[in-house]
Amino acid sequence: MPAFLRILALLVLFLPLDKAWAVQEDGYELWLRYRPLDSQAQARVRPHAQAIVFAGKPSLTVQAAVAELQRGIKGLLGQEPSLVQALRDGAVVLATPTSMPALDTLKLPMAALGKEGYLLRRLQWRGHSVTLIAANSDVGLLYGAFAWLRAVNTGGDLAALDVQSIPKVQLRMLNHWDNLDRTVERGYAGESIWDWWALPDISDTRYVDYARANASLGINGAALNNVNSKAEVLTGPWIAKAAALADTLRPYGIKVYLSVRFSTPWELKETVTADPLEPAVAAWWREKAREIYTAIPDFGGFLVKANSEGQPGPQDYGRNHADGANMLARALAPHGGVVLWRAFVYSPDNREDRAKQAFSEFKPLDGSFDANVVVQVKNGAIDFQPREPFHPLLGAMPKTALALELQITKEYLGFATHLAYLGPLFEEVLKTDTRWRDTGATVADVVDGSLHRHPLTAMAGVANIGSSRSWSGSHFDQANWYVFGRMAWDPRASARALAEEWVAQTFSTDPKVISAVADMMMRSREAVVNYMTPLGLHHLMATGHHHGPGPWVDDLQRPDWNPVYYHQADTGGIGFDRGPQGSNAVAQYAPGWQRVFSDPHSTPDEYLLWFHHLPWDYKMRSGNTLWVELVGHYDAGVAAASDLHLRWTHLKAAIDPQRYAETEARLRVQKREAQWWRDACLVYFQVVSGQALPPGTQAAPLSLQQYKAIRFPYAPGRG
Ligand code: BDP
Repeated sequence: MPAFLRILALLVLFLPLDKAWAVQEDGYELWLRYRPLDSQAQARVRPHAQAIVFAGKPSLTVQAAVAELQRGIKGLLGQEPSLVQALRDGAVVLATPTSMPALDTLKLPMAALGKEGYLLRRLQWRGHSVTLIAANSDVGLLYGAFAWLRAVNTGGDLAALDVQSIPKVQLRMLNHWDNLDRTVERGYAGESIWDWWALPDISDTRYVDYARANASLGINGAALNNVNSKAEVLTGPWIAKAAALADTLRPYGIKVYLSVRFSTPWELKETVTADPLEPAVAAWWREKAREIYTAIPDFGGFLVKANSEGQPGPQDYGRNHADGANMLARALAPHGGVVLWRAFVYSPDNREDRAKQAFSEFKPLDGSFDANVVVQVKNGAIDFQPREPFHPLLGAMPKTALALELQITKEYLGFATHLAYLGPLFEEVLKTDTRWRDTGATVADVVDGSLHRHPLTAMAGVANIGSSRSWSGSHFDQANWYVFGRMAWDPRASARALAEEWVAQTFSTDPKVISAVADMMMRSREAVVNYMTPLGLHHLMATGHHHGPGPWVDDLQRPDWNPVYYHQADTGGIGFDRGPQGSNAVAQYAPGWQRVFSDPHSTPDEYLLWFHHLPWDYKMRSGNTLWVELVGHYDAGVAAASDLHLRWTHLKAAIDPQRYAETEARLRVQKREAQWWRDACLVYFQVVSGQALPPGTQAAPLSLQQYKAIRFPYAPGRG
């Protein structure tokens, strides 16, 4: 057949398929797509979406809520509802006690909603049947509007609607690790979304869409720049840029924060030292705070990485973390700002097990931080690994406000290429009982302040957002932003339920598709753990960029930057002994966990090599030797990655072509890279242990030397 005829035949073949997808989906709209519902669903929703009622003069926040409802209803039902002032049947009514004092007559539990909560209820009001979105503040109405749209999108029963939702955590923050030159440290989604060069005069509509997406989840704070900060960010021109962003984000309930460098006044040559106890330094920060609040009246505060990985800090002057944090906190306190002081510290001069250092430095300071300081603790004691036991500081500082820091960007879980839904990782840590109380004291109880009755609570996620069209570098990575935000609102939310909710809004409302995609998501993180670092292994990644395996790396300047420091594999065995005979990191946990983690027989398999160095022939619960078990986990990881790809191909007809293809390509790479991780790690462990692969196990195609030679000098995300 001539070439042109073949092309024509192909076109005819694919035409009907393409036609089925009315809209070309590129992921830009995130979970706020508002595609037309099917006719049955439209018929169900229409009676509840006849008009939008708001009495009085709407603030920018209420305007945003109304605009979102209009956009949503128009998209879902095909017709834009009118905006009216008086009650009418089938209307969605937005009401605060101020905008509609008559709300009082309905005797609703308004006080329980607090400042940001909302209530959605279908009711009769003055003879009209309406859907009420009630809140004590305009931002509560905005959250309620998004919640109502989510209910519509996910097939909620609008006729029986009765929801009351209050955020459990006060500061629900994204931490952008965005540099001033627009690169993003550990960013895999293009450049920073902040076009610093063009700011403050030139804005970008993306900022508004960013704000909408965050508000839809309840995220109310954004630290704009990298924790490895620069002094310049506190100079006039940069404060003006931050102020412009604050103006855009404000209507959506989002405050801006800045990451600050502790030595800023000294580096700008405006003081002769940065010693926190030096009055001139404290005065400089007070004046700086005044300058910032003049430009940004609702500025959130400072995020600080001090005396960590080469960053300056109070210890440079013989002071401690509390001295440093409190000095900054006192500058912000008159304006209502807070200091988020990171506990991610480990020192080049300290030979103590790196996993112990944060606890050793911070625990003795419990009770010495000012009321507007939050100590921000990563979920685990090393560094955002695919799996870590919970950080021993969580629950161990009763007199200090603690924030949980999670990493949404997947530095250690395959960048934006691999599918790894982080809901199960977040849920795992939040659900863990710290055992600091007989009746149970989960990490969620620490984070929401209920365990130690802390008034100030916070949860932070290191953002995975960039200038890429899909925002997060891949479609599935949007789910990690989503699940972080929803869990910051409710740390007890279920990862599975949130996955389903996300799929319904992002890909399809077909229950079969929802459950198939959510199944993939729920398996994905464990797959990554298995093909990268099973059984409690950690920090096996290659140098610098952290993509790909590097268990052999032993040449970095600091011992605790080398993977060999963490796995300690040799002919005798593998694993880091953190038990009483080893570094005794177990002693940092509550007694209930100390007992469990001290003995390899009671340590859960998933943390085994985190806490113990064991011989290769150690007998596992399964009856296998440790070596056979380890190989089995690596193989299971590869099989699971392959299965993810296969499952996706079965969904081809159900997913729009562009997002299907973009995802399929990534899953194909993941399958290949899972194999690479498994092969490279097992080849290396074979060489150092002298163990042979169990019979029937596939040998790696390359030699250790060949795996070692694989390099990526230009991998993204190094900032
Ligand atoms: C590590 C990252 C590094 C960050 C550091 C941090 O590799 O880029 O600066 O965490 O959290 O995981 O400060």
